[in-house]
Amino acid sequence: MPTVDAQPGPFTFQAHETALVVIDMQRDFLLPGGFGESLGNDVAELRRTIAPLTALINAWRAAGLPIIHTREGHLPDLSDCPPAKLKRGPMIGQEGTFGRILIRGQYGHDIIDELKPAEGEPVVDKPGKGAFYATDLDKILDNDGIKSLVVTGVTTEVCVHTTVREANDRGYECLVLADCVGSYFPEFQQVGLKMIAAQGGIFGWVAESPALIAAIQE
Ligand code: TIU
Repeated sequence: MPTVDAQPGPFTFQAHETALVVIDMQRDFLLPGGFGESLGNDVAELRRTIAPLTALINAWRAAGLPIIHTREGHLPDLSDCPPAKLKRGPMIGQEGTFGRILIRGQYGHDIIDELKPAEGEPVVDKPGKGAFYATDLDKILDNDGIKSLVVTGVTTEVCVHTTVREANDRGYECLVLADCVGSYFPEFQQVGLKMIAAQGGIFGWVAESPALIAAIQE
């Protein structure tokens, strides 16, 4: 079985039972001039994930392993957006540089060109931060016999963390790739990764993508 050098210890997995999950690599979060940047964030902190993720996705596809993409966003009438979320995110649904912010079907809501999903790869639209809440993700994984997840994307302490916690509670073993997850806040990136592997891997494992790519190519 492939094994990756990771924190807090080696991560061993069955390749055909492992899905790569790419969280919310959307234009609204990553493009200069977009929503994320308009909130005062430095998108470079997220954009450094694009090159390693591209290499990982290419290797994962070449190995014939499953990839699932997610997008955070809402219906045009915002009927799936809790008023409490809207209250603290009043820009949701407003017109931004790339269309209505975090609204399904808008240019900014979609995944960046560099990481465009391939034909047949599921794209899970989620109204919340976690990829399991109010989505079909658990069913998709169960139908595919998936037991482990490689979790990547943005942002480390928000949608990645929430998804890893949801997955861990559902019994999936999660490997988070430090170079393929990004936060607008360097200190959250650092501590967010530490929290996953702490206490003997309380939520999962943390490794670097080259080690995983080498493991699936062996
Ligand atoms: N995808 C995701 O993490 N959504 C967020 O709102 N992240 C923030 O860091 N704000």
